[in-house]
Amino acid sequence: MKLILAIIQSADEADTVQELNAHGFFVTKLSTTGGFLKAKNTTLLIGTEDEKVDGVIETLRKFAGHRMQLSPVTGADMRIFSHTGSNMVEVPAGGCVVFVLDIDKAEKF
Ligand code: 2BA
Repeated sequence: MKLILAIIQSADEADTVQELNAHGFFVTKLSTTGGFLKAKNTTLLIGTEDEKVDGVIETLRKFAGHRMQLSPVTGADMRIFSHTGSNMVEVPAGGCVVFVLDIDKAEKF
């Protein structure tokens, strides 16, 4: 048995948890804050069997990992990006820090 601790961007929480639940994983969400930047983030606790850990990490990578995503350009930024002919621009998103812990015993009462 393992406990996966995953610190993700709060914006990625809904899709990530929905996907994990859809695949039968139990998830606890904690509202957390980064100690360095003091920005809100979300920590997921996922208890699962050893052989399922890689699947969880793949889901975390897909739904919460670093990636580029399209975002609408607004306000003053529109002047900068007007030459592209699009009101959408690619911006960095996501980011996930994962710890996998050995669990000696897990019970539910
Ligand atoms: P990341 O390394 O991607 O970490 C993102 C968040 O994940 C962190 O938020 C923290 O909440 C958690 N985290 C990361 N590594 C951890 C660990 N070993 N133990 C416990 N929690 C951990 P922040 O602390 O606000 O950090 C935001 C970003 O600032 C970090 O991104 C990293 O790029 C940078 N950073 C953090 N601490 C730093 C330090 N002491 N010196 C230089 N850069 C730092």
